[in-house]
Amino acid sequence: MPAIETPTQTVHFVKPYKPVTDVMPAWTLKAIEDLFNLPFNDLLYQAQQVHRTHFNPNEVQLSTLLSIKTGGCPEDCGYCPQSAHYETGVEASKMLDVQAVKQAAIEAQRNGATRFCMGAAWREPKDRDIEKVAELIRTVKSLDMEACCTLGMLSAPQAQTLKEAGLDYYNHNLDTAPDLYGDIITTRIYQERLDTLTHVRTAGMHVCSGGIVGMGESREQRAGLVFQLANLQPYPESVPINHLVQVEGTPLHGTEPLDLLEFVRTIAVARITMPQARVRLSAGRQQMGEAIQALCFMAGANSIFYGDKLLTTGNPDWQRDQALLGKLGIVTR
Ligand code: SAM
Ligand code: DTB
Ligand code: SF4
Repeated sequence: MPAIETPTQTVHFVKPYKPVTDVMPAWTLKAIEDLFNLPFNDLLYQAQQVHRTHFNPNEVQLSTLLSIKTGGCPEDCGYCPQSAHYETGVEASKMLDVQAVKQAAIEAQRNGATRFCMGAAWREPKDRDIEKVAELIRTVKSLDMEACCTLGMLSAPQAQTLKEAGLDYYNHNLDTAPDLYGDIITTRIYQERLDTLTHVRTAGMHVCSGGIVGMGESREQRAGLVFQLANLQPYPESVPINHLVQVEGTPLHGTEPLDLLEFVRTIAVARITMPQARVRLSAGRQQMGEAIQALCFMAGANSIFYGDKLLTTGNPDWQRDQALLGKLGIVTR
C-alpha cells in the first residue's frame, strides 16, 4: 500500500485552500488528495478501519427531512430547484404550521427516524421567522426526537435563540471548494458560510456541514471541500455528502454526471479525515442503486436521509430503504 501522509502539523498552504482559521491545519490538501488517489480497495480498507475504530460499522442513523418553507428563494445557487432565479416548476409556498410539522415528525418517528430536519428556502431567516421556527423545534423536541434545521445564514443571536429552543443540529453546507464556489453561487460568499458555522458552534449546537459532488468539479476540488470541512476547529459532528440531483431549469442541469465510484471515494475520504463524524449519504440515492449505496456504507457512511422526499425532489421510500438495510444486516438508530 502506498505511504499515506497522516495528519500533520506541517503547513502546505496551496492557494486558494488556505483555511480561514489561524489554527494549523490537521490535514494538508496534499494528504487528502493522496487519499483520493489511492487504489479503490486500499482507500475503502483504510476507511473501514477508521470507521470500525469509532462506530458500530453495522449501524446507520436515520434523519427525515421536511421542507417547512418551499421555493421562491432569492439566492442563485446553481444546483437548487428552489431558487427564484430559475424556472424549475417548484412553486413558492408559505411556511407550514405547527400541526403539519408535528404530524410529519410523528410519521417519521413511527417509521424509525431519530432526527427530524426542517429546511427553509431562505437566504437568511428574519427574526420573526426564528420565533416561529423555535416553536417548531419545541414541538419536535416534545416528541423526543433530535431536531435539526437548515434555514440559511444565521446571526449569532439567532443561533442562540434556536439553541435555547432546544435545537440539536444546524445544517449549513460549504457546498464545494472555495475556488469553484463563485461559479456556482454569486449571492453570498464562502466566508459568510463559515461565519454562520462559527455562530452555530458558539451557541453550543452541533454543526452539520458538508457539500455536493458532481457539479463539474475536479478531484482536487473535491479534496478542497473535504480540506475545508476537516480543518474546521472542531470538524462538524455531521457531514452530509450530496450527489447533485440534476433538476431541469437549474444551470447545473446537464452537467457531465460524476462516476459514482468517485462519489464512494468522497465518502471514504470524509470518513478518514473526520473519523468521529456521522457521514451522511445524502441527496442522490434514488439515482444510485443498491450496490453503490452498499459501497458507501462500506466506505464509512453511517447516516441517510430517510423518507420518500428530500426537500423538493425524490428519495427512496421507507420500505425500500428498510429492505436494503435488512439485506445488509444494518441496524438503525
Ligand atoms: N436555504 C438554506 C441554505 O441554502 O443554506 C437551506 C436549504 S438548502 C436546499 C440546503 C442544502 O441542500 C444546500 O446547501 C445544498 O447543499 C443542498 N442541495 C440543494 N439542492 C440540491 C441538489 N439539487 N442536489 C444536491 N444537493 C442539493
Ligand atoms: C443536505 O446536505 N442535503 C439536504 C439537507 N442537507 C437539507 C437537502 C438536499 C436537497 C436536494 C434537492 C431538493 O430536494 O430540493
Ligand atoms: Fe435558496 Fe438554499 Fe436553494 Fe440556495 S440552496 S437557492 S439558499 S434554498
